[in-house]
Amino acid sequence: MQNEWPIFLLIATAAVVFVTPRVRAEDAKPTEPLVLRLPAATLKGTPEDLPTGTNVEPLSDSPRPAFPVPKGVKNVAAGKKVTSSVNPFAGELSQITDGKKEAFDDDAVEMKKGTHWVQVDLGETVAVYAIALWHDHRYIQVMHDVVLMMSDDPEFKSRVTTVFNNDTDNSSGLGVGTDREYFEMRFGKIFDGKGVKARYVRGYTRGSSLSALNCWQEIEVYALLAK
Ligand SMILES: [Ca+2]
Ligand SMILES: [Ca+2]
Repeated sequence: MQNEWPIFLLIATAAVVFVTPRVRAEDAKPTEPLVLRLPAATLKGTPEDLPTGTNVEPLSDSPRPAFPVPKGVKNVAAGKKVTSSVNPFAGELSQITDGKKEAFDDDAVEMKKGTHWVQVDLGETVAVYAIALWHDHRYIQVMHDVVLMMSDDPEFKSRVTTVFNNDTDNSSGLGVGTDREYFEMRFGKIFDGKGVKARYVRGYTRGSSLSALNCWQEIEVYALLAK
C-alpha cells in the first residue's frame, strides 16, 4: 500500500485532468470583434476612372463591419517567414509580416507583372479564424485576381482551402472565382478563416486597376493553436 497513491490524491488528479476546462480550437466560438491596428488615414484626392460594375464592391471610406473571432486569437503571422513566386524589385519580403502598413512607399513590397504569389509560413499548424490583407492602399485601386488560399502543404498541391477568389475570368488559371473585387483601404480586408487548420497562407494577385505590377503591404493571420 505504501507505493499506491492515497485515494483522495487520485480523485484530485482526475478532477484536474478531466474537469479543468481547456479551450480547444474545435470549441472556439466567434464572440468578439477582431481588433486591427490600422494605418493612418491619408488624403488621396478625387479618384478618376474608378473601376465600376457589378463585380466591384462600391467604394466607401467607412470602416468595414465588425468581424467576430473567438476570444484569444492572435496574429500568428507577425514576423514569420515569407516566400514568393518572384523576388520583389522594391522592398523585402520580410516587410509583408513586419506590422507596418502605412501608405508610404517604404512600406510597399513590389513585384513584376503577371500572376504572382506571396506565402507566409506560420511555423506550425493553427486554426485560422481571420486573415487581414493590405495589398497597397497608397492609391485608390482594386487589385485583380485576388486569390487567397491556406494549406498544410507548402507547395499547395494538396489539402488546399481557397478562402477567396475574385478572378471571375480565370485569367490566373487557379479556377473561376465568384468573389467581388474591392478597393484597397487602410482598413484592410478581412477574410473568414472558418477555423480551418493550416500552416501556410498564400495570396495571389495579378496587377491592379492602376498598374500591371503586384504590390503587398501586410498579411495578418488571426488564429488559435490547433491542439
Ligand atoms: Ca508591412
Ligand atoms: Ca482575372
